[in-house]
Amino acid sequence: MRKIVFVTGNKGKFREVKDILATKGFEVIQNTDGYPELQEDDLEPIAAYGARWASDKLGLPVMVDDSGLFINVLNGFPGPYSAFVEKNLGNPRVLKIMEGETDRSAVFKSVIGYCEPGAEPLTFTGTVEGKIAFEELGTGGFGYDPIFDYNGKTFGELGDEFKNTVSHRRRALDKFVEWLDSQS
Ligand code: ITT
Repeated sequence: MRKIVFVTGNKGKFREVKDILATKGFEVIQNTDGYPELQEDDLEPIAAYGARWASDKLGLPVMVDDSGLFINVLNGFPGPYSAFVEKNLGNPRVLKIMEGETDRSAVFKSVIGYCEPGAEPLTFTGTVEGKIAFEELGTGGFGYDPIFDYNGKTFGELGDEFKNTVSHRRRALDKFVEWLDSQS
């Protein structure tokens, strides 16, 4: 098994990344030291900066995952502020903001940042399209999963095993592993 250090404090992300990368022959080790998160409109510079910062601090190759939910009718909100909104408002308040909206389309995005000490950081982006549900449904996944409707069922209802075959995180990790494989 190849080993990789994943800097994250988010248990849901760690569980998914561990499960997805296990199928590709990687053992994922969680590091919870954290990293400074830039205020940017896009997730790529946040992930790149975090990966470089953590890699230089730990003296190891590391990966990070900066992710978020982008709701089209809200001009991409909460986007890069997804963690703040989840913590301070939560799914019920997001549903309240969406009351009366007919365009419920949304995109989940995950950006994997990877960096080796002293090197330039790389980013790998994955997205999945869905709709904001009218109520919270299901107990699977984490965060916004109970309100993210993918073809008629929420990620909360569909559960980790299915989610991990189509998710934004899976798509970003596929690109990351393809790159890692091309290096060896
Ligand atoms: P780390 O930075 O420590 O990794 P975080 O929770 O602060 O953890 P982010 O800054 O990337 O992570 O914020 C992303 C937010 O979006 C956070 O509230 C997540 O719970 C949520 N989120 C990310 N991916 C998700 C997914 O697959 N399903 C549901 N919610 C998700």
